[in-house]
Amino acid sequence: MADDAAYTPPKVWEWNKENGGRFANINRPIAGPTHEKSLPVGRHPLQLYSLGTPNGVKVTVMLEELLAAGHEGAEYDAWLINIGAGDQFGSGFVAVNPNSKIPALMDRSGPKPIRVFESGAILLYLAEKFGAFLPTEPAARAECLSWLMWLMGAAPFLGGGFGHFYAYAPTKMEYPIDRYAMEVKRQLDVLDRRLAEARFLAGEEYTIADMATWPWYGALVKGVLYGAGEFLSVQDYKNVLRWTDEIGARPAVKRGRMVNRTFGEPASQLHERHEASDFETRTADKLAPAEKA
Ligand SMILES: N[C@@H](CCC(=O)N[C@@H](CS)C(=O)NCC(=O)O)C(=O)O
Repeated sequence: MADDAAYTPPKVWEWNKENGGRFANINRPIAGPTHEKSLPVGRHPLQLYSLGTPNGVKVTVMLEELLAAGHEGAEYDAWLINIGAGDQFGSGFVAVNPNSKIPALMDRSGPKPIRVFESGAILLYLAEKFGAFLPTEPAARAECLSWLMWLMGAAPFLGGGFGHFYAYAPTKMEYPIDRYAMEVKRQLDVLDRRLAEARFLAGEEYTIADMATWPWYGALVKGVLYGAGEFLSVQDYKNVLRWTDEIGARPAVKRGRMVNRTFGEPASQLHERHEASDFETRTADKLAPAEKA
């Protein structure tokens, strides 16, 4: 803990562009676009601009679930936003999401396009638009929205807190790793206790609360997030593991997690999704070299 204990903050913080860390090249203390770039528009009613990170997967799982449930109006084009290259700071993307983060959605099905940003807001928007995966009975609906908001508040402690300091910070520092490991284990215990009493987060029904939570905490208990499975003793969270496996077995979830994915097995990566048949014909293992993102 010597390094961070020795740091005395200056009177006024200044932007040190050379401060290192995995995302130093895209982190900025100011909002707004850095360059002019319009977004592509495909032929479907819904245009998604995203990347296959946990926040992106929430939405592609929802869209695939809607299509699997027969909602044809949920047909979508999923365009790849390369956040490492700064695509989120292009003028077209910032017009859809002033917060410059994936995922962002344009609904072009009506007379005027509607923009939606923040993954939780996108899930809720789609659930209301199609009347699906959001219970209508007041108690179950309240439970679903409570867990959805819980996830939106909790996940930044997992990603921006624990994941950042455990996996991405340029040096390993005991204080933040300890603080966020404690919080993430507490969150896992919150989920484990809930899933001991209910099949899904909102009760017996699979909802947008599960779709939001699975890409983060499901990946964590499977040991695939930040390589932190052993460190956090994830095998202890038996109910979260049972729920993770049940959701992971759903065909729509298997498809949703492939969309805009740029890592892992080439056969698991569908960089852009424009047609349902793309899952069979356009995964990274099948694309010609020139077509790969
Ligand atoms: N609260 C936002 C978080 C979105 C978010 O953090 N997206 C990350 C990728 S997972 C991103 O776009 N980062 C780019 C950047 O920070 O410049 C949501 O849930 O939509």
